[in-house]
Amino acid sequence: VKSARTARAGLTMIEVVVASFILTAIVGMSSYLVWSSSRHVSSAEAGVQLENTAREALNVMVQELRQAKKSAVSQVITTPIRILPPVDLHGLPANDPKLGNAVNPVPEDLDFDGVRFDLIDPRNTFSLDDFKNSKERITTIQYWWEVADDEQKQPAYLGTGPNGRQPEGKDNNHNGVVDDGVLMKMETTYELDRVTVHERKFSTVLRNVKRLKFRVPKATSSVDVQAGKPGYNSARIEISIDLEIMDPKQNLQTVKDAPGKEAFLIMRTVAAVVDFRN
Ligand SMILES: [Ca+2]
Ligand SMILES: [Ca+2]
Repeated sequence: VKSARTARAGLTMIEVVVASFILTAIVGMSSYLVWSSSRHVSSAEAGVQLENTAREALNVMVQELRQAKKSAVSQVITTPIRILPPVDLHGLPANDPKLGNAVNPVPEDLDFDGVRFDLIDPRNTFSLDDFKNSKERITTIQYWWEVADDEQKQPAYLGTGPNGRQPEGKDNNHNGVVDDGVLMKMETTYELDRVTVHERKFSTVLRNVKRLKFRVPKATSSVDVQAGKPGYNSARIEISIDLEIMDPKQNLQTVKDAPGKEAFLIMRTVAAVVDFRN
């Protein structure tokens, strides 16, 4: 009688414990799978987002450079740039060192991190008379790289780089990336005399920029071409932007700026080659 009653009761205490243990294990494993895959996705998404943002900025730069003539493109030595207030940036002439030192013609086969070029201003009416008399308005565009303001060598603004900022191999802002920088842009429009500044604008185009590189390749000689090398006439400019962020999946607050420290980084490079208008 007793054994029949036990059978009707269905589950013993041990069976219940085992069943709930198995259930807990299954739920635990499946939640871990969902959790880890979502972390993986967020890491991949961060990389895609980093690259997309950079590509947008690069595309604008490419479109502008496509309209520029090679003779109107200069390398910019960026170290003397000082565009922080209280300087009257709008009163400064184009050749003031506080806006960078332009080197024209641009040196070939040299890597540089600042560029300046002239474009025809969109305010022009494109009348034939204006064109004949060289009265078209021009816009000067300049791009350069500088260290992020919270990433510079201390004491601040006393270094050797643009705006007194200097990279020094340390992660000063504790975002996991050593000497992260920004891509800066200056746009100057002039009056008809091409000297008086109509408007001058500064903007930060892109963050998380580790390196910005421009290069105008030297023309290949006929000997090179005969040797099977591609025939470049040098009327082109190569642009590449290196980006770096800390992998959000890892969530580490240490970086490789000291022995024994490490960080997991997401790195991307976007690049383009632009043929100048002739
Ligand atoms: Ca940093
Ligand atoms: Ca630094």
